[in-house]
Amino acid sequence: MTDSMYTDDKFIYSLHMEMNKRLKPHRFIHSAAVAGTASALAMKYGEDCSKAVVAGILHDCAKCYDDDELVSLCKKKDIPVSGFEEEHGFILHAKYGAYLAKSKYGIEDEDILSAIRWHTTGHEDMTLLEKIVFVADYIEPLRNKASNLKEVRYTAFNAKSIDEAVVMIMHDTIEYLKEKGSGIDTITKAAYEFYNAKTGKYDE
Ligand code: DGI
Ligand code: FE
Ligand code: FE
Repeated sequence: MTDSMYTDDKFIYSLHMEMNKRLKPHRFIHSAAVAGTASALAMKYGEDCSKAVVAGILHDCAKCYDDDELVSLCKKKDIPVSGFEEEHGFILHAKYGAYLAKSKYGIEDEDILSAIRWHTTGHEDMTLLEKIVFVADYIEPLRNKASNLKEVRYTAFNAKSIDEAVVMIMHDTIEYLKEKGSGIDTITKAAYEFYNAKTGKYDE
């Protein structure tokens, strides 16, 4: 299909209905909130708003599977699974979500697919749409648990560069994972180091 499908209200509606069927109510509402927040960030930073909506509504489309299911679904579809992902299957909802977005929901736009693919860990040198979805996922209005949420929200909409919000989220996520004693993927760590070096935000 063409780019114009992303601005077609019937198509956007159908994606919302699909996600409503597929996801638990709180996850569907979160996805719709990410779509709205991502589109607001797209307006601020000059990205395509309709692509932000599509990436936002679909970003957690594989969140309905448990860890083991995600590992076996990825293997079945020949999607590479790292040792870390095998141990932390939930992380694969991003990779498998991108696969579903393409194969099941007909998304061909590589920008949208990669924004879904990288929404959990981030990575070094992300595209603008990847950063927008990454930030929107963390700051959407229904989130309330993360530390420094007020500051991150302010920064996301007031900084000159979205990288300022990206590095804050990566920093706080790594702190949270350390506190919890959860393993940290080398991709998550490398992403933080890249954006910390770029912004000079934290001394370490
Ligand atoms: O799917 P959502 O809950 O909306 O958000 P998400 O896909 O960004 O997942 C957020 C969780 O992922 C959050 O608790 C931090 C976690 N996460 C991100 N990178 C890593 C990680 N967890 C582990 N164990 N290791 C990582 O590298
Ligand atoms: Fe997610
Ligand atoms: Fe999410």
